[in-house]
Amino acid sequence: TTQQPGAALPAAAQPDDDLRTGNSVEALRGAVMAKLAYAVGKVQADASDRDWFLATALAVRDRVVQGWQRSYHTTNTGGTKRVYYMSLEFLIGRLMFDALTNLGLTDTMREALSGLGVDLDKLREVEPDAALGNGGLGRLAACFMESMATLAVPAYGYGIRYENGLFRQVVKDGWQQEYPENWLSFGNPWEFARPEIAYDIGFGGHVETHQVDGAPRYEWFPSETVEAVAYDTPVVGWRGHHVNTLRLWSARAGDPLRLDAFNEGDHVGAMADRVKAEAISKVLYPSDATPAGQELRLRQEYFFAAASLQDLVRRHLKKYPDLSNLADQAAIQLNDTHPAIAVVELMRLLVDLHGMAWDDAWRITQATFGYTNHTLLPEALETWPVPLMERMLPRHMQIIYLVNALHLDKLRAEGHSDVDVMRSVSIIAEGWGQQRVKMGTLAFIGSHRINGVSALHTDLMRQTVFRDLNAIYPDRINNKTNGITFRRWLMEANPALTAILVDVLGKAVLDDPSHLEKLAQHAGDPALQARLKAAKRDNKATLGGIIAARTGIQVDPDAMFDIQIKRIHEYKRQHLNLLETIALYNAIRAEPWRDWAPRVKVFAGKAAASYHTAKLIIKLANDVARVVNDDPTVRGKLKVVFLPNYNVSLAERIIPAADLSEQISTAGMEASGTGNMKLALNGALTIGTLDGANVEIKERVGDDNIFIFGLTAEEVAARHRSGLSARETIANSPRLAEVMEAVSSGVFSPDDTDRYRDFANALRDHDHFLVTADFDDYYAAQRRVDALWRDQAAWWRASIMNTARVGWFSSDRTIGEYARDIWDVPVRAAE
Ligand code: B1H
Repeated sequence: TTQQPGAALPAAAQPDDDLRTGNSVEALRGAVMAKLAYAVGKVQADASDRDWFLATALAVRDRVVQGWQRSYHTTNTGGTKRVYYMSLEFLIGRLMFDALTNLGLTDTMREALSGLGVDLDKLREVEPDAALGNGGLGRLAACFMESMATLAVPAYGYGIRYENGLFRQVVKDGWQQEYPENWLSFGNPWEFARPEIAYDIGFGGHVETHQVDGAPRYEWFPSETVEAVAYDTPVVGWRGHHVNTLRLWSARAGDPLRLDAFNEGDHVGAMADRVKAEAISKVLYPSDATPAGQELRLRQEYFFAAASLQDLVRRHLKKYPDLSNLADQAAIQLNDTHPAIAVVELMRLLVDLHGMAWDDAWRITQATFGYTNHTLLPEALETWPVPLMERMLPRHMQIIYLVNALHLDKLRAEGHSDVDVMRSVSIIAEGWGQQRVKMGTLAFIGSHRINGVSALHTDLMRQTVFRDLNAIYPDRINNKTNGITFRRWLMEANPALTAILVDVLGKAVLDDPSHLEKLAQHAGDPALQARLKAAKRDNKATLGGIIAARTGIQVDPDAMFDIQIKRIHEYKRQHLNLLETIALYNAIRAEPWRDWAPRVKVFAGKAAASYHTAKLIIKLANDVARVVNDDPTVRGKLKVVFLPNYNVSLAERIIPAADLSEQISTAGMEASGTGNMKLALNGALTIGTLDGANVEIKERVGDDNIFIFGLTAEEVAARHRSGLSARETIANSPRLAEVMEAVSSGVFSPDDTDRYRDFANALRDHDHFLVTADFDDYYAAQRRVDALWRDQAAWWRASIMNTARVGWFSSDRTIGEYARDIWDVPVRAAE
């Protein structure tokens, strides 16, 4: 609409219709059209889906920014303590529906766009996933960011703006192939570049000592400097009440070009430093639960820790004269040990740069940091070689030695003398001819609170990795069982289920998941069961379409959808599931006339590119799928699917379509799991071991509504001590023996009969993950699953009990506990 200067505003431009801020259908439509024209630079007739997505996202972003500025103002004037969540991973996924849902604008926007002939649900698929994480740890960080915004905790997420997120998985001839994931190639409408917010980050060089007032002062002269540049993404919480910032650092060469070399004609050489500097934020290390241990990884860790600390120190000093009250104004949470070098960097800033006395600096550092441990797998505990640290971060290595010496001296003064204890609590590990820095010990010593991510995991932390530190500091370790954001994993992913819940329980369930409990009263209600079943069937049909499109496999939405979705890892035991699949296949073929519960087994997940066995397990899944799906005797009874390129967006499609949730890790090895919570919330029944948060899910949903099998963590430990052989176990189980022989001899790999020979022999000879030990019990549990499935009323009763009883696993609850017990910050009351 054109407007005469000075004319009264026409009705269409009244406040609620304001193109920048209005939330009516007309205002949203006008806003999207304006963005398409002036920000994307396209006319409607030429606009692609991607253009429409960008225009829509930018219009939504304006509405997020309003709340962002409000929150910024409140936090700045309030003198409130801020929380800094430091994580090398944020597995965000897509943001458009997250923002729309939390602003309550999804339906309005759908209507606004449909008036333009544009389908919002189609645009949804155009947005690339922000896959700046590997798996559970990174996704937890994303859920926490959303919950901190929801609870109005003034929080910043700090991380790295990787140009390439987690690789894209392609399955070719059944094998995983990795391709780069260039999520930024068409621009990122959610972020704000802040080129003016940039910090120098040093590497290498040497340290000089001089005397100041009779005391030594240390100064680090790095040989290399890289700039960290900020990119901010606003994170909006439920109902748009509060908006926080995710600040990701991108590396930029301090000196982009060596002019001397350039002028001498060495154009490539002139760029070399730049390439090395900018490599820091190029790619996410694709290792889940096992550290990469590469020099570039340590550069990433220090780069983002140092940038984040400079940023928060600068923020503090804008308001206060010095850093003596830092711990009252800032709580820093370390998401595993990946950012733990921050402990040392803060000491350096306080002591070397701000002249603080060592003891005061240490007190402040400890009071500021909290450390979350996410795994006990020995191969996953981060350590760095001392020579590498000395070369890359010489001053930090000195500080680590001093921290360690004072720490050990204090213990000796308190009467500790046992050599084994001293060895275990020392930050420096000796042995294998090389000293290493134990980042977990460093993080523990430098924090006032250390937490695990489920009750069992926290207990095992106390008994194993941190046994001696826990004996010395018994109050430091505490548990914070993980949670998930229900906005993404229920409301956005499963609108059909959400609508039923609102209908039965009232709108309040959207604000407070404890209302879900009332659903239990209706668990036996046939009408409710029928509604839920119809909604699930629709979700399964939608997933069936995706399966057909991506794999060519046809599945029946009336069959049980049996789902295992997670990173591929031996401890998660996808191969246990596959061996059971083969046993079931054999059983069906032997007695095809029996009343089998029809199943579709769905596997999805990525393997670390260098993890040979995990990649072989993917190949096995595809080999088993081919044989089973091509066999007419099991048609209609069993299908096997490996869905490629599992990511957050695919999870949002799979989880609402799941009937059975596979959580079958070797007990004691999965710290928590969070997919288990998402699947139970969406009405899937769990078949699982007593591991991680499965234990707490069982306690809540009740023994009748979950299928538990296998060795307990204690029994696993005893079994490992006993040295019992897997060969004996296999020999005692004819069913397992038959399956092992089939795999080993090439029944599923006729093109290469040796493909699984070593794999099978490794199970026979070592079986560290006790696949064979748990096999029979797992098979029996699966048959209990079949039996319950055949009684649909009983199945749906159990399904309803799952949804009803898992409200506690909301990440709002988890964040409330962190806020109270670790950060000492208030949270916004529930609606
Ligand atoms: C978890 C990791 C992890 N635990 C090292 N540890 C990494 C370790 O790149 N690295 O070096 C990356 C990731 N991730 C997971 O954290 C646990 O296995 C899950 O059980 C848990 O639910 C999740 C969140 O706490």
